[in-house]
Amino acid sequence: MPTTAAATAKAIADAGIERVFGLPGGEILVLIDELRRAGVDFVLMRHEANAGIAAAVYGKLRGQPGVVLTTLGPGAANLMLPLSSAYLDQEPLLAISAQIPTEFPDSHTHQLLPLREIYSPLCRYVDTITKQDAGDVVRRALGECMRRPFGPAYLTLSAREAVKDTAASLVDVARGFQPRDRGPERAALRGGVDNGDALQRARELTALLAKATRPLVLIGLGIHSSNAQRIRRWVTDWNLPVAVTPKVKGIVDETAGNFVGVISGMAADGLMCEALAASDLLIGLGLDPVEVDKTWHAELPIHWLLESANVGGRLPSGVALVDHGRLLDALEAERAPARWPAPFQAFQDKRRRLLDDRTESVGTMWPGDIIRALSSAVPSETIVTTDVGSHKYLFGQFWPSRQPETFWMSNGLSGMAYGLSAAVGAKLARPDVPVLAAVGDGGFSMNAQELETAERVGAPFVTVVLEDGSYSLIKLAQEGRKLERYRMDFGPIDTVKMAEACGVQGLRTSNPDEMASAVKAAVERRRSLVIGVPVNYEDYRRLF
Ligand SMILES: Cc1ncc(C[n+]2csc(CCOP(=O)(O)OP(=O)(O)O)c2C)c(N)n1
Repeated sequence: MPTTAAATAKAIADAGIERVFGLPGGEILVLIDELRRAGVDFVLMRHEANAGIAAAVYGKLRGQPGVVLTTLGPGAANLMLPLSSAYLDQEPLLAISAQIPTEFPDSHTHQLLPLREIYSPLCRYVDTITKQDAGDVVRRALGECMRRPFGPAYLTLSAREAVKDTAASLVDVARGFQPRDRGPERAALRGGVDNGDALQRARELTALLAKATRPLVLIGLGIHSSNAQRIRRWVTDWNLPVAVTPKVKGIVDETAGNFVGVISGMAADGLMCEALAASDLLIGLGLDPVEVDKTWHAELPIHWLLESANVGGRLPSGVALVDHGRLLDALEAERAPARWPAPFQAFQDKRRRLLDDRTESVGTMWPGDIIRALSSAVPSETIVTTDVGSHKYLFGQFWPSRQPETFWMSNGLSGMAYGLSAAVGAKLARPDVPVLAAVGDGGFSMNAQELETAERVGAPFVTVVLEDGSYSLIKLAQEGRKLERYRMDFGPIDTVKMAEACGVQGLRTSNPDEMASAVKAAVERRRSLVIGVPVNYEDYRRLF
């Protein structure tokens, strides 16, 4: 008879999950050991929140749930950020933590938190693993994470329950369950979509497009990356103007002539909002307003094409789901009903010129030069992660993404301390692809210690820290509201020394050519590198 911990580990291993991220406590030692025996690596990190973020990105890139494991009480409490992130950013994440055994006396309150109650509103499945049902509960939780929109599930396992014998044999526990992302078609079918409808919906859209002079396709978090080629063929063959939200950057080639820009609160958002208002047909292909910090999605008419509900199970009123794959196939069989000769050219030109509108700040690097130097130094398959702040607005709008799943930021939750942890998960999921993390000096100081994790687990990547000695995005907001300048600046922490303290080479430069050649060399040698780049926060004003 396997123990409950052994059955839990086996269910995770049988699901094809090769790594679990976390930070230990005595109460999960047995489960960590059973995971080891089952061939599942435990990626030891330095904060549970970072472990959860890394796990979710690792999982989503592998088309399966990420798994994060923590102790009870404080370790479990630190899961609020990654579970919130998985909920709002549609990332499949299973969190498992220890809990006080139910058989403990009522008087035992040490480290006792109402964890199930705390995480129930965020998670689509919350349960307790027991010796009776360990395998089934784990399988169910993993499956729920992969139901679209992807999201989190949460399980507890007490240290006492972990060592109890289950009723099942390990053979019974293993059912060959693979909670893999099988693509949108099946997801749509599971949601009860009438797929015969796709042809009809394609005809309706074609008729609308026939009358439109300034159509704009808005692609959002609800599309599936497996439809990238179909989407590219459609917008290219029909020469349709297209904009994306940051979470799906790279789904279309952002260097192509029909790319209008990135919508949803990045740099140049005023310009993007003007472009949206100038359109006479907005097509919301998988558009999830969870990424939008303004309300245009409710004020402008949008022709919604969704194949699953948006975050929180929400749907714009009256919208019926449609399978994107079938819809795009049906559109491909049609001819473009009209021609749209670059109706957004003026906006595109203005957007491009913003990066050239440089200031002559001394000793700092113009943000446009950071983008140009880095994008010239890394290949197009490079995965870029950002943290949250002014630098996210910069990279979100101007990083020229060319391939799907190559850009990762927290934009539903917009939580700081995402970028570096996401880079750890991304590099472990795609070891052959270069990874570049762009973070602010505020966010960097929240989790720079994970650089040591990255070195230890063999996940080298390049980190660029944009140094302005402040929480610059909030400082700009303070100034914008004409409030007194107050408490937005912090003292310097030496980025280079911080990197070196974690065993990583560091460099500080305000010269774009020096930065580009250092990044190129690090990528070629597959080495980690941290570059501190001084920036003038006032430069961002010209871009936002
Ligand atoms: C966890 C968390 N805390 C606070 C915020 C609010 N916030 C958004 S951006 C920002 C400033 C970030 O500063 P930094 O990392 O230095 O980046 P910069 O804006 O300077 O590029 C803050 C405090 C947040 N989004 N997430």
